Amino acid sequence: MTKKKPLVVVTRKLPEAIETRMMELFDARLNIDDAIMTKQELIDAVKEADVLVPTVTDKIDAAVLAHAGPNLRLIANFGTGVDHVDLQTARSRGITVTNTPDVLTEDTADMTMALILSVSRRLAEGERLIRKGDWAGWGPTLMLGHRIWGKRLGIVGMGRIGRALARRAKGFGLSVHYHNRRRVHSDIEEELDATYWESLDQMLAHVDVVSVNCPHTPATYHLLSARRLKLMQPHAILVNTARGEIVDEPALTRMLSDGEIAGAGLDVFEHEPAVNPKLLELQNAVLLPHMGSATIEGRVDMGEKVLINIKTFVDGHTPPDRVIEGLL
Ligand code: 8YV
Repeated sequence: MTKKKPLVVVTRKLPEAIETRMMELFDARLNIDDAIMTKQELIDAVKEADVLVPTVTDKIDAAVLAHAGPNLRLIANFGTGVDHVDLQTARSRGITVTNTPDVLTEDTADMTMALILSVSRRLAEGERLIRKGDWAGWGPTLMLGHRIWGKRLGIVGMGRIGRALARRAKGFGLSVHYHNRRRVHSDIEEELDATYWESLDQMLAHVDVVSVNCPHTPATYHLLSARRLKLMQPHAILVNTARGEIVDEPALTRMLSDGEIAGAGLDVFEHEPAVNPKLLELQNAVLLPHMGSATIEGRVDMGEKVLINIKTFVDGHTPPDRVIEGLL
């Protein structure tokens, strides 16, 4: 007799190779149309599924988890950040949660560096100028930005992505400063020539570029509050490739508009996919649609991680990327 395969509900369209493997290994329910599931559809999914594979666009909150059926034992998130999953409720309902760390580190660090360059050197503005047909030719004072070589970068959150960014930044001649809950090992500080600031407030006041690279948790919600943003120097810029909720977006928008902060590069927003309409009007903001980890290679690697996490879990082992273990 063949063993019944676990029912795995995948909430979004994934790379084809991953979907095929998902079908081979499990009783997989795919979302070929890629329509974002409604709350009711998520509720129906958790009622039935053995495993749910959500993404950042699915809010798996207590209200959804309240309907979880007895079979649901694993939420294998496609993505590293798990702030859209109510971890406490999942744990108390005996549901283990896994994620996909490491494989999107380098891509996200690349995108962060790209935003730093883009804002400092006005790449998006220059592109718009040409496309609008407004370029009248080279001029000695045309499109002047700021040199990044020799400037100071303050990294908020020195985890995997923060460190990958620091390595790149060093190559671009930026000096690395960081704030983290815990100071990193001295070997890493040495490798990165990194200066640790125990006080985030003090670091913000002393750097030219601020990059947000910490996870969104209740403790980091609006970590860059209006008060803290005001500590930044008026010539400084801010980039965020982590989560919109970490920055007070209305305050940032006001300050960008009033020239209290020179520029911002944002890949994430507080209420995605909604973007503050005032931000859209600002020339000194480079705005991207949450594409920090959007490479084909990265997405396939993320999918592989999801497959491995599910397979090890259903085979009775500890999945490699366990964020929390369900208590029963
Ligand atoms: C992912 C991300 O694309 O992994 C994360 O935490 O922010 C993104 O880069 C997205 O979360 C996929 O769910």
